[in-house]
Amino acid sequence: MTFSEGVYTNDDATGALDASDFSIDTEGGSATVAINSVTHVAGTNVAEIVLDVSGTPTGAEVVTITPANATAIYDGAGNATTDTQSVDVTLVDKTAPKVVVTPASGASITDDEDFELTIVGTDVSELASLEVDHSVDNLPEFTLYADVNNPWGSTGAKQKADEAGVVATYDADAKTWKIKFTAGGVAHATLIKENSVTFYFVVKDAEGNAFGDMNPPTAQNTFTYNVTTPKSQET
Ligand SMILES: [Ca+2]
Ligand SMILES: [Ca+2]
Repeated sequence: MTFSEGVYTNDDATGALDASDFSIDTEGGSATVAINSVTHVAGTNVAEIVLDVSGTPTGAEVVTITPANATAIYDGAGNATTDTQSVDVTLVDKTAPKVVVTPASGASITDDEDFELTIVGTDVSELASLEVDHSVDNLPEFTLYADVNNPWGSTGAKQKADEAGVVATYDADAKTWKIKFTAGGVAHATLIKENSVTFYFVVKDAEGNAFGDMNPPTAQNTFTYNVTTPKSQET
């Protein structure tokens, strides 16, 4: 914290600031913050305040540091700083995105209908990427990005997806990707040759925090769908 002039803990121009000269308040998020230590040389205008963070920040935490009261911090002439001046610090997001995938595991991929996956992230930060792995041979695995104009990340990747009949979109406001395997397309035709198809998703936020893991995947980020063939079921 920087002051406009040299400061002291006492009104007689003596003493370095210490933790008792400050108060701290945290709004938002889930982590809590306390002052660990204050380093200051009496009469200088910069105090280094080290904070202890408890819990995992979501990035929504705004930490406000103020003089403890109106008789805490003084200049060389014995004037106290007001306790209405403050410094705000926002904590860095260390929390993985929450992710909901629709349809849920156990739903069907039908041979004559588009198959669409919707992946919704919830996070204080912007999202960055969606990695998609799966159990199907002869179908490329891919990564989508939080880019409304082209989630495929390159024109080459989008062109290959177009050729395979796979359409991806990203909605930045809703933090939502949609991936559609178009019925009759090459990718959809590959899916419906299987008895079931398992997808694995890893979603990263802009700070690099990840929902899910590929090495190895867990039940949390694994989604399995059954391939059904309506014509044969009807007979
Ligand atoms: Ca003081
Ligand atoms: Ca996050």
